[in-house]
Amino acid sequence: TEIAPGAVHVPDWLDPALQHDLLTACREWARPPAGLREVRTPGGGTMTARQVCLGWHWYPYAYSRTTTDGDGTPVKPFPPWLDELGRRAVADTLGAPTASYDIALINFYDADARMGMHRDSDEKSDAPVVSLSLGDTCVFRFGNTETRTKPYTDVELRSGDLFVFGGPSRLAYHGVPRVYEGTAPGELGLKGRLNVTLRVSGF
Ligand code: MD5
Ligand code: FE
Repeated sequence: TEIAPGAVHVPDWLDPALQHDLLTACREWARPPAGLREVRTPGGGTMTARQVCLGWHWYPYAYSRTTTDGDGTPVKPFPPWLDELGRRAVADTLGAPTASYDIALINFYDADARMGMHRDSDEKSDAPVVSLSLGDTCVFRFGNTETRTKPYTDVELRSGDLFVFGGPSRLAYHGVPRVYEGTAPGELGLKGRLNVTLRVSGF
């Protein structure tokens, strides 16, 4: 379904076997060093979604390719199979991708976690962002490019869903106002929600 120009939602794009494999990989990436961690915002707050970065760091609140971040941890490698998955996602939705996916941001939401309305403008490439959801269902709020407020469209994202943000939607405001506890498919064995975003750094 095209939610807006360049913004395409594909329910159930990841089959159960691929969801399971992606979750296994996330559990591996979540381990220290540079594993799942809390991110502090410029205003001095702490994000309620915890994060893992692949191929870059987002700490202290600025992306960097350097081999260590503010707490001295190494950058985790971005595996080639994630590039292939990202390119397949774009090919299935918007058409032929141009660049290779080289960085990822993985967000873990427990039942109380949220993500406020923001834009993703740290990448230097305008290639589409590929979003893959695992576990609990959430409300994803897709907004506009001008303001953090209305008009916006609320979409439920479930385990296995793909969302691709390209073209004019690449710089739209968006957020996650709500996670529905206990809605993950039982056979997945995940308590909470994971979102894997694949990106082209342009660096
Ligand atoms: C999430 N993550 O569900 C979302 C999915 C993030 C983030 O927002 O920054 O880690 S990615 C949603 C996204 C990316 C790029 C553009 C747009 C949405 N958009 O135009 O709506 O954890
Ligand atoms: Fe974002």
